[in-house]
Formats: sequence, C-alpha cells, structure tokens
Amino acid sequence: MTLSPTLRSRFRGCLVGAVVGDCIGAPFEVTGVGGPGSYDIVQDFVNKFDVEIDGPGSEKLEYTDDTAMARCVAESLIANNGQLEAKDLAKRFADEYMAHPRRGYGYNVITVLKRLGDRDLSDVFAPARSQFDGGGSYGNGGAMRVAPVALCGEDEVERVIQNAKSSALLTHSNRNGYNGAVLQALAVHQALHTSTDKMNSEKFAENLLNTMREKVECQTSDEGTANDNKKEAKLTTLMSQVKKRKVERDDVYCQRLESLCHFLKSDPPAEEVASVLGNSISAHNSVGSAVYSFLRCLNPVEGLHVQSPMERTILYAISLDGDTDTIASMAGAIAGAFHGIESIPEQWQKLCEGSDTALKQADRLYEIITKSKTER
Ligand code: F2R
Ligand code: MG
Ligand code: MG
Repeated sequence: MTLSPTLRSRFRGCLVGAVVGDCIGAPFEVTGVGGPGSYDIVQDFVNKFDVEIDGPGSEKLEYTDDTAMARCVAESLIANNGQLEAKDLAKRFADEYMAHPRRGYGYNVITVLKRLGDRDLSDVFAPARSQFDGGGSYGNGGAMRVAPVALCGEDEVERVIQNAKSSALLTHSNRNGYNGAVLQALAVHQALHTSTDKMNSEKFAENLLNTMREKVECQTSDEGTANDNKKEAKLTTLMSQVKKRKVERDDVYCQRLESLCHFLKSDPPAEEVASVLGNSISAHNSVGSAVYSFLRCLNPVEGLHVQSPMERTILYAISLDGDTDTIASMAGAIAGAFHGIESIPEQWQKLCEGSDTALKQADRLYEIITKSKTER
C-alpha cells in the first residue's frame, strides 16, 4: 500500500506542479513538438537538465503568463485570508501585467488587463464583458491560473465552483472560458482530496462529469423560468435535435468528459487525444486534455520511458503539442495535488523560475486553510 502524501505536500505539489509544467512546456508553445505523441523530443529536452544544472551559467527556464497570473490569484487569496475578492484580484492582475508585460499573454486579454488598471473603473467585470463584440473570451487564461482557488475550497464543491467562476470572469466572460476554469478547479480539488489507495481513474472522471452536468453546464439561459414539466419537454426536444445533429450541444465540457471516460478504456494514440479533447488556446479544447493527461499517466504509457507518474504527466501533456505550457501547467497542478511535492524532481524545481515562490505561497495557503478549519 502506498502512503498518501500529506495535505501540505499536496498544496506544494499543486502550485509547484503548475510552475514546472509552464516552464518546461513554454519553449514548445513557440516551436511545437513535431506533432502529438512526439515523446522523444520532450524526453531529450528534459534529459539535458542533468548537464545544464551543473554546467557553468546554467539559465533557468522562464515562467510565462500562466504562472504570473496564478501567483496573483495566490497572493490575493493570502492577503484576504483565503477569500476571493474580485476587486483586489483585478488590481493585482493589472499591476503584474504593467510591471512585466512580456510574459507571453494572450493577444486579446491585454486590452482587459490595461482597463483593469484604471483607477476609476467601478465594475471590474465590465472590461471582460466587452471582449469579442460582447461574446467574451473563451481562451484558457481563466483555467490556467485557477489552482490556488481550488486549494481554498476546503470540502465545499459549491465554493470551488463559485470562486473559480468569479476569478475567471474578470477576464473571460464567455461560458466556455469561465466553465473551463470551473472544470480545472474541480479536477484540482478532487485530486487534492482523493487518497492514493482509493484512486480509480474512471470513477474520478465520472464524478467530474456528474458535477459538471448537475451543477455547472445544466444552467441554460432560461434557467429557473420554466416549470419542471416544461423543462423536461424542452430537454426531450433538444435531445432529439441533437441526435439529428440539428443543433450543437452547449454542454461542451460534458462532451469532452464523455470522450475522456471512453478514452480511459480504449487508450487511443496521442493524435486522437489531441484531436478530440483538443490542444489549442481555447479552454474547451485544452482543459479536458490536461485532466486526461493526469489520469492516463497514473499508468505507464508506451514510448514514454519514465517511471514517475508525476513526471510522466508533464511530459505527456507537452507531447500533445499545441498550447504546451498551459496544458502542462494545468495537468501539473492536478497531478501535483495528488502526488505531492516529493514527486517533483528537485532538479526541475531548481531549473524552473518561480518554483520557490510557489512553494512559499502553498505553505501560506495551507496555514490559512488549516487554521480556519480548527477555529470552526
Ligand atoms: N498567448 C499565448 N501564446 C501565444 C504566443 C505568445 C508568445 N510566446 C509571445 O511571447 O508573445 N499564450 C498564453 O495565452 C493563453 C491564454 O490566453 P487568454 O488569457 O485566454 O487570452 P485571450 O486573449 O483572452 O484568448 C486567447 C485567444 O483565444 C482566441 N479567442 C478567445 N475567445 C475568442 C472568441 N470569443 N472568439 C474568437 N477567438 C477567441 C483569440 O485568438 C485570443 O487571442 C495561454 O496559452 C497562455 O500561455
Ligand atoms: Mg503561457
Ligand atoms: Mg499557453
């Protein structure tokens, strides 16, 4: 029987896992890995760390916007005793962007970050609402930074959902943008509270699917207006239209999770995973891949020669190609919350810029959460 890591170790693993995923994945966001499943290229890159860390003038792997924004979320939660304060978070995002604009931010979110810095702004959610002609962004920027919110969820799933949504809405008002953050936060939260000897990857995925179906994507625009009979009739019509492919389903994360559950049984090649679950900059085409990377890598992957499930998760996520830093960062946060800090090689931590800050922030959040629990 394997001993589960302590909760403190899981907090640390989560935030540091997100940083190493971002830093190791970032060089490939620009160059690509040469197509999904190019395990050798990613493995060769990591194998060079041995030489680089001891060599003269070894340079750190730099973090990008994923880590810059996640640090703001953690700082804000620490300053507000574990509570999510949207105004405070908005100011931190704006200040961070103004201080270090060259961290590879999404092309459109920059407009929002500049407006969040306006001292006269009365509604901090307004700039995000006007993005894309009022449609809002569905980029994965809300999801990539949400892990600290999940750490502060304690055992309240509703709180995780609400806070993940609020934190994302500051920049991403499209339902696929903020619901991606909700799914990522739920995955981190569930990983954090699953003991290693009770892990069952299929059940883990089914549980996420049920929560998204019952508490998140069930909320349609006419929510609360129709009575139960009318709702049921509408659902039956909708389902028959979906079967006839007359309308697109708007529960895109449930669709991704259904495919993910199927993949856990069928174990398709990386090309198929990337094509169905996605590997792009949009949240609905990347969060599912991060969750799958974690679950799939609990077991060995043919062609990926690494023993540790944590390391395997990061390498596999990057090997999906596309938005490599973000998919690896999200997968790293989930895997780290499950496997704990001991699973992340010290050498990786030393090489990745920002690991030390993530470690300190994890400890502060852990102290806040455990203190508030004992006081109740
Ligand atoms: N920006 C990048 N990568 C590009 C390369 C950067 C390069 N290395 C550099 O140095 O500059 N990566 C980062 O961006 C992603 C997170 O983006 P976020 O925060 O969601 O930003 P944004 O701008 O809101 O959305 C990203 C793009 O998605 C498309 N998009 C979103 N909503 C849309 C909509 N409603 N309609 C049409 N398109 C929409 C747009 O192309 C946005 O620019 C992470 O990968 C992070 O690493
Ligand atoms: Mg990035
Ligand atoms: Mg990215």
